[in-house]
Amino acid sequence: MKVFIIGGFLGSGKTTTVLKLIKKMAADNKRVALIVNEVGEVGIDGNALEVAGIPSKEITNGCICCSLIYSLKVTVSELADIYKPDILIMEPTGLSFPSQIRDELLGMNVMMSFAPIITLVDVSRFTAEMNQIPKFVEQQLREADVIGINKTDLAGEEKIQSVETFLKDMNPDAYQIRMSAKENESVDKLYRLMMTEGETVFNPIDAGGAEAKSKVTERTNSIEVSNISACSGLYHAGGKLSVKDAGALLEGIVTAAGMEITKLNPSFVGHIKMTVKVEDTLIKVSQTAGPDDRLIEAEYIPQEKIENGGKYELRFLAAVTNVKKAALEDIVNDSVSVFLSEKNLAFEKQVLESDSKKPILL
Ligand SMILES: Nc1nc2c(ncn2[C@@H]2O[C@H](COP(=O)(O)OP(=O)(O)O)[C@@H](O)[C@H]2O)c(=O)[nH]1
Ligand SMILES: [Mg+2]
Repeated sequence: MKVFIIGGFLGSGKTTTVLKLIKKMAADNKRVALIVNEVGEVGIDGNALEVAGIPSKEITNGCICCSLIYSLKVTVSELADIYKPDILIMEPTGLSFPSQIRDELLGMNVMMSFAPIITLVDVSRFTAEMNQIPKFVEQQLREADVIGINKTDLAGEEKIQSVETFLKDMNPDAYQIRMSAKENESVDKLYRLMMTEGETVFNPIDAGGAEAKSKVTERTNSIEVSNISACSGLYHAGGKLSVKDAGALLEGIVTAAGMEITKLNPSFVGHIKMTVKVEDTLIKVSQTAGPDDRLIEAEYIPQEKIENGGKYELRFLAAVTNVKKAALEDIVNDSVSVFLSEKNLAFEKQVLESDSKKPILL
């Protein structure tokens, strides 16, 4: 079993890349399994990834490189035993340090090898991230084998080169690859790079083998280092909603929440995401935030048709820098209520057991 770990900060393009990689692997007749980790109690990206129709497990409410390492090990063992995949892909949260995950897995009694660890960077927002959370970004990138300089379609040549030079200085050993996760050619290039063994630019590590060496310089709780608050939630709504209306609704909520968060921290970086499934479409609206432009994007992902019967599940995750968790929760709850009431949708927030017992973070 070969393990692919696709790391990178919130909104850097991990899920987009994973979806494309899975399609490539399926076309290559590989048996693939997937583990998605979300920082909130409510999973979001697992839903988007269901479309690929491969066995996937979602580990929520924390980070698999810190508090959830035990859950991760159990999940890896189960998937390896039951499904025996050729490839296991992991998408950790944007707040994790992927090398710490590899370190922990190396000690397990499961035969596996590792593709080089890839850490994605949103090149258009890198400077903003460095300004807000320099220590976190540095630790995440210092341990990468391959740095995917992503979203090159959103930045000019000069900007891309300056980020490349900066990162070369920070992590001279990492192999850098320019990409745009939305384009197939980029993901093809990445896939070839990760499947190639014996490349001189990096050394895939054999689990438990003599050459297994740690890149982790300092074991830390990544969430504490990140200075990010996160909150997630699940709303049950009832009424009449078309795919188009649902897209507009989610965009409204995400935009409003982003504007309120800006009032508390004008320079925040992070991610606000919402999903809802209507008929045969999963609608995912993300706001990937940088201080200069807050890009909001709606994706319409085809899925197996379900009979909603006028009942919908809206999921959200907000994770941003330097805003108190309680304030963030209020903002998201208020934005959701205002927009759902406006549309005359009855709704109820599901109280998750973990809400009362363990706070997600910070
Ligand atoms: N323009 C552009 N947008 C991208 C690219 N990769 C991802 N995105 C968008 O960035 C947002 C966050 O992507 P996602 O894959 O969910 O990031 P994750 O949080 O790292 O899993 C989504 O709106 C994506 O469509 C890219 O290469 N170019
Ligand atoms: Mg994701």
